[in-house]
Amino acid sequence: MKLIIGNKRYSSWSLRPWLLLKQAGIPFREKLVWIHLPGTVAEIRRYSPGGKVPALIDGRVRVWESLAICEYVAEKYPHKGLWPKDPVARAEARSVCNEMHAGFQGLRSNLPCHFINRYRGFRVPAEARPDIERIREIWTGARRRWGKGGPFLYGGFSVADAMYAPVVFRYLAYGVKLDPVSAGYARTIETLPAMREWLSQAARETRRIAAYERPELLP
Ligand SMILES: N[C@@H](CCC(=O)N[C@@H](CS)C(=O)NCC(=O)O)C(=O)O
Repeated sequence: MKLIIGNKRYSSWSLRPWLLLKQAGIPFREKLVWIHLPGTVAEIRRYSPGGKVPALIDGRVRVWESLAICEYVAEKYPHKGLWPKDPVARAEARSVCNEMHAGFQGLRSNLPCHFINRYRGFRVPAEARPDIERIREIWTGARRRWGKGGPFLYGGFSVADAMYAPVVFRYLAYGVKLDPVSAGYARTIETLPAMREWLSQAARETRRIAAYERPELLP
């Protein structure tokens, strides 16, 4: 399988299937396409009709859209248990994944994803606060009801953790204060060996996209 991704410094959508594949120990090759350049869409469209990353190529199969890729991987490797076993937990996990995929615009537009920078003095704008509150409810609720069997939202690592992983780095970048349960969960994600691998590769990237950088907030 080949996963087409964008810049590791910024591309939250790319991280999701990448992390899922890594956590599941599924071998794959990756092809990085630099996003936000004049030729980016044409280059991505060589692999994915949607013109956006991520995309997955598996022989004759092409899958695009992060959540569809995660679903494809979970279906192809059922023994990896990438969705919770319990049907009630699984239904909830699917719902919160769709909430992430389709929503949280206030958070996404006001706190652009940055995997490396750690800002100081950022005030969370009002439009982002309901999203942050809803994510707190999702994380603490899942951990309380389903998290007994492991450190992740539904116990063992699932598609839900892959979908919410980039939120952890938005919070770290912008210094969003978290309740103890959410902070513990964020730490679990941040310290995953696969996450460390992504972060060290992101730190070595030299390309910068001005729209995603906030130099005035750097210490
Ligand atoms: N809904 C899509 C969103 C994908 C997306 O927006 N990808 C961005 C990068 S994070 C992209 O490909 N941008 C192309 C560009 O900026 O040139 C998904 O879930 O995969």
